[in-house]
Amino acid sequence: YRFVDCRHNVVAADAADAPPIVKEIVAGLYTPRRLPGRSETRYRSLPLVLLYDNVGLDLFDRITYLPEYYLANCEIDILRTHTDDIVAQIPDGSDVIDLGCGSLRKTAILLEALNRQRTDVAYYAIDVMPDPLHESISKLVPKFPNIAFVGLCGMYEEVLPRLRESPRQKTVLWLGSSVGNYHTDEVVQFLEQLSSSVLAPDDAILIGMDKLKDRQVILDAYCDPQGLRAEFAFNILAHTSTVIHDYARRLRGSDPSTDCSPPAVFDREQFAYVNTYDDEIGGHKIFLEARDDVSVRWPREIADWISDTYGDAAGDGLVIKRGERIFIEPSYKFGDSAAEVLGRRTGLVLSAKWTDRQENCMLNLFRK
Ligand code: AVI
Repeated sequence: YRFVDCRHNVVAADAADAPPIVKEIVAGLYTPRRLPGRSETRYRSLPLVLLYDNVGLDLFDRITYLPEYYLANCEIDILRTHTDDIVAQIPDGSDVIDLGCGSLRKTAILLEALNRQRTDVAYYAIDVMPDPLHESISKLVPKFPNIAFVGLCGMYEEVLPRLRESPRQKTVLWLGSSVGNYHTDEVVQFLEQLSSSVLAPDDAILIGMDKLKDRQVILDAYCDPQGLRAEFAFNILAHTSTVIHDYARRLRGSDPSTDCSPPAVFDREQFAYVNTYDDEIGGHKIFLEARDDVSVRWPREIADWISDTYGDAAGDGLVIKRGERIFIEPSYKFGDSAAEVLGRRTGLVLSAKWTDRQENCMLNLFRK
């Protein structure tokens, strides 16, 4: 199979030219912002994408097997029950593009049917980390010879330009209610960009949405007795540290294999996992709460730049006060008319919808 690493590994000359993800980390921590909803409280935050490194992808995959995490099972139920109807929407000679494909457990249901019913389908698996992506694809390649597999590694904005290269009809998959991890305004903006830069008329996008339901069911989905969910959230601290230190090391020009390990930017023991559900906005939220005053330890290579930019005396003076919460992840839930609203706002046409037997989740097919 073909594999393209689309990640932009920017090598900057100095700290002020830091890669966007480093700037986003620092800005999110120094500039608390209001979250959607009525509350005036402002929160520091970390970029959501940092939940997913090799460890985070593995933890998320394990979460999808937990009984309380109904989202995965319900979507699998929809895909199994309506496989033929869904596959009927994907003609021979077309491309299937999977945004955030993960372990491919769910998509494998569609690929199995496509492999039986079609002779020429190209499948583009997109995710952020190369090793898990290789692993997911290589398990399926021998099973589905009628499908041409392509791995595209990178964030959405890094991989989308690649997708313009194929002139074939396209079906984009955005499964798992990943759409819920963004505010509707961001979703609309992303879909408009996808539609204008990648899709041609009649191309499709299949979007998985978790429905509004009893708040306790939702809270339980994000808090398991084994603590896997907490582990998943804490991992963002470790990944953030890695990203910051990789960058500092590049600025120093030092070799990672001989470099002694620097102190982590955060100490995860100093945080507690907190999950809440906000009925007013229909959204679940994950936070990490400081158990004590937490001093954030920036490596000295970027401390000066931070102090210049954020007026922080030594660049290492950021303290997160005891009880303060860092915002990690929103998971919005959707009402029955959400797909129609999304269609109206993006100009995409809602052409089919399916739900699972318990009516917990829905899959909505839009066409350009
Ligand atoms: C990927 N995404 C839809 C998951 C969710 O439910 O928001 C990520 C997740 N967060 C905690 N557990 C799983």
